[in-house]
Amino acid sequence: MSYLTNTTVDDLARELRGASRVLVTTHQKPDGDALGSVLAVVRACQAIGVAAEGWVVDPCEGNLRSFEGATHVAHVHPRRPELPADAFDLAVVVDTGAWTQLEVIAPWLRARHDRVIGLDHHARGDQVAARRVVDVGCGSCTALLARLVDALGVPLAAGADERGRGSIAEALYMGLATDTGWFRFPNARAAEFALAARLLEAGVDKDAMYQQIEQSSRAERVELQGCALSSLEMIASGRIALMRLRADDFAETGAMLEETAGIVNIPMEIAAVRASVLAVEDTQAGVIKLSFRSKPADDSGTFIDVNELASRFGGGGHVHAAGAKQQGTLDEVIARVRAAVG
Ligand SMILES: [Mn+2]
Repeated sequence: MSYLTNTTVDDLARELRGASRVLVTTHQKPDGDALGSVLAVVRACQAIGVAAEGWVVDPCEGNLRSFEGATHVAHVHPRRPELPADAFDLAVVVDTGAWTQLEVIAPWLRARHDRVIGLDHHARGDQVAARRVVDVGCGSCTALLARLVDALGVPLAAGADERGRGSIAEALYMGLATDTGWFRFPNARAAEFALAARLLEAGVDKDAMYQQIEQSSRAERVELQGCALSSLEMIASGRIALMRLRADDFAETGAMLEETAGIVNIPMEIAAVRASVLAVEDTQAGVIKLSFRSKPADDSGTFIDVNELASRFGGGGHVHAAGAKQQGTLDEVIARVRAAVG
């Protein structure tokens, strides 16, 4: 069975309305779209009077977590996970449909397969959700969730506190803005800008959010960027940038593993670079993490499909943004990357 839509957003909205207690979860190490998606669904459920809470596996950036506000999201440690209670009668999996990204909660979800629904915008996935809507044409999972919120008849501004924070719109915008690289990536198309306009009209403070997410780094993180850049080399005749971060780099700078987010994009500033790869030595998980990014088609209409490239390393994602994990030493994995790109 392939990873395709097998129901409608309206039907999923009906299931939510009929539920009494909903668990919302997403891929491990949630990014802005994953956490924004969880927050949006929890808030939408609350707006229709259905109890809901989020459940995610850390690490998760504090800058993103600050947008949780009063919305209940359980954060569990990947090594000391506490599985959700049995009290939920419906689970919603957002921004992923891959067992490999749901390792911790997989047994819990498998045991309740018929009570699991999914909404995703990734091309690859498994039979995690019995009923799901997968739309790879959405720039973010939250862009798809905006349709769910509309189907529920809930206003986008619902959930806001007296300062205008904590709304469904804010959660949707967090996913939309971060997954499109603040509307710079090729997946920011007319529909994404149109949704952004609706979200801004619903009261989202885009400037405050940008500052909170993109301009609140610790100095250690910027020093880590320096380590990555000093390792920069060009492979595949200068078309692909390759950087590495050793465990020592984290120890020397005091930076944390979750502070690598975005570093892979830096070499894309180079004109000749068509794709960028970052290899990170994660001694905690005992793996080398690979991040892949690529630019949209050039004048000749060609681009590097990093989803395909990542799949050769057992990973995946989107054509312009993907990831994978590898066993072995950093040097061994780097050698495999060189071999794969020729
Ligand atoms: Mn996403």
